[in-house]
This record gives sequence, C-alpha cells and structure tokens, in this order.
Amino acid sequence: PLPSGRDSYRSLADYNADLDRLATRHPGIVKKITLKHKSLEGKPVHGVEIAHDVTAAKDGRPVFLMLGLHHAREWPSGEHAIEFAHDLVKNHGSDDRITALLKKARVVVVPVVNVDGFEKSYNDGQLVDLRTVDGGGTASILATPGNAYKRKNCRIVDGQAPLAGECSLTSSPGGYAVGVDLNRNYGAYWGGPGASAQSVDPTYRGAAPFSEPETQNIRHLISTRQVTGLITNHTFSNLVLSPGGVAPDTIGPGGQPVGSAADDEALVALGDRMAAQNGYTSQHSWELYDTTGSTEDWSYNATGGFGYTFEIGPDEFHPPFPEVVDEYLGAGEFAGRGNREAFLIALESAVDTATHSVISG
Ligand code: 0X9
Ligand code: ZN
Repeated sequence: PLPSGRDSYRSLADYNADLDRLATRHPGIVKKITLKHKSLEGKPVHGVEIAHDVTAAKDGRPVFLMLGLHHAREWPSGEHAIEFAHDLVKNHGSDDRITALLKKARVVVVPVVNVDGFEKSYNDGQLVDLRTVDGGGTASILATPGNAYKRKNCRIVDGQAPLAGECSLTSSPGGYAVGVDLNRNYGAYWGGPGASAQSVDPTYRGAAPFSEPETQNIRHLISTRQVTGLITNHTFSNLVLSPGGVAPDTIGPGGQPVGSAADDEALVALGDRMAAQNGYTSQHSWELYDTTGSTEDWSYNATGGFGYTFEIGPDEFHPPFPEVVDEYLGAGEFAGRGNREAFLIALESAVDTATHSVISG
C-alpha cells in the first residue's frame, strides 16, 4: 500500500485535510505552510515543510521542493508529491536513511499548485471516462465532456466565460479555452518558443511573466528559501526532463544562442540516476518539445538549484488509481521502478550539493 494507505484519488479537500493532519499529528517534524497568494478564485494554497526539528529557527539547511498539479488534469502528479510527504513522515525515526536526510534538509511539498483548475477537473472527472485521447501537452479536441481534462488555471480573459466566474467554456471540450498555462507563465525566456500568446490555446503564457497568483506563489516560496533541488511533477510519458526548455542553438532575446545550462553535465547525470530508478527516459526538456516560461527553467536560472520535470505514467493524464500506487512504490507492472526511490535520490542530491559541482568540475 501507499504510505498514506489511500486507494483512490484525493479531492482538493482531501489534500488539505491530509496536510493538516500531517502537521497536527507530527508537530515536531511537520509544519503546515500557506503560500503567499490565494488562487484567482480565492482559495488558499497549502503545503507542508518536513524536517527534523522543523520549528527550529532558520538554520541554513537546504530545501528540497516537491510540486504537483500545475496542470489540472494531471492528478497523479499531486498524489506522488503528497505520498512522498507521508513517506518521509512515516519513516522518520525508524529508517536511518530518511532520518538522516531530514536532519540535513527541509523538504517542502506543495501537492496542488493549481487549486482552482484541479477542483474543476476532479469534480467532473469523477463522472466521466478516465481515458485520454490527447498526446500530452498539445492542442487537440478531447472526447471527454466538461472539465476532466482541463489543463490551465481559471484566469478569464476577453470575456471568455459564458457565466461570470465560470472556469471553463462548455463549447471548448477539455476546458482548454479559459486559463493561463502555469507552466508557461514563469519568468525564464517567457514569451519565447513553445508558448502561445492566444488566450484560448492550451499553452497560453498569460499577459506577463508571473501574471498569475499561482506562479507568484512558487516564485515567492523559492525566493525566500535556499532551494537546492526541485521536482515538479506532471503526467504523462514516463520522462525525467532536465533544463533547458529550448535547444542550445535557439537564438535568445539578446540575439545570441541561449546555450546549454552551465551545469548541464551534472544536471543530466542526476537526471540519468533518477531515471535508472524509475525506468523513465532521461532527456532535456527541449528534446520533447520547445517550452518557455516553465517552472524549473526559471528556478534553475534564477537560483542555480537543480530542477526537473517528472512526467509520470506511460499513457494517461489520470489512469485508474492502482496504477498510481504501483508507480509510486515500484510494484506490480512497475516492479523495481518506482518514483519513491527516484525522489529519495533527488533529495539526497539536494542535501549533498557537492555531488553537483564534483561532476561538473
Ligand atoms: O508541456 C508541458 O508543460 C509539460 N508536459 S505536459 O504534458 N505535462 O503538459 C512538459 C514541459 C517540459 N518542458 C519543461 N519543463 N521546460
Ligand atoms: Zn503537465
């Protein structure tokens, strides 16, 4: 079973109750955090900070950050994030490896970044076919009605919404029309290739870098901590993606090629080590397709902390739950290749950043 014992997808209320419960039951090692800004619909965005003696004053311990559900329909991305939190809490004090890691680092988990979008997707998704016909991040018409396959947040522009406050357009299958793609709204190379200026597109970048409260939240979180490692979870394609979002020879805003990440070798080496655990394919983001304004491209460029996108699952945005369980644990059809072990390696690396510089010289 999963560390939490759950056997079905959480609702937004379930996530929040879980975060509360973790903190109240384990006050010495778990602190609930609430991000700076409410969502566009006014909902709080919560997370937990997990560490040995978590309430100790700022003590310079590095932070490992685990994010889920930037994209509303990608439910396993929140599940794997919160299960990692449960896992650390459950094993603190009994598992030497985890106990030692929590002495050296603080782990921050925000399982649902896009609370508004996720709520819409989850509610509609309970009633509809869970199979997807979409290829993953590209525009297409979805067979599923309603919001189950909504991707973006709830930003309404150009009077798109049929009713005030409505987060989707029923005339737009998949709920694509309304919203900003939060994974195109960050500040790195914002407005470049692989992001759309058209508000109805699935990869709409928003009006400006960090125009959305949901991305402002993550910027604030990272800017107020020493985040040395980050995983932002998505679904699907079984990939570990390393920074850069565009190919090195792409001409950047300054008229010069953007080049490779300064730590490219070390970034790829850690990506490969994680992929060896979960059986995913490790590659640069740009080898999948161009993106600008993504989470870890911004965080890496802004802070130097290593960041990765995990694309969980072989072929569906939100598959039947047993698959999510197996893919976390490394059981069943995912025997020996779970995300749990890949996450732990990422945390170890965030603790021991020397492994970064040793590899890159
Ligand atoms: O397009 C995306 O945002 C991600 N794929 S998804 O199907 N989950 O939407 C991939 C982003 C990869 N690029 C970077 N992380 N830079
Ligand atoms: Zn995604």
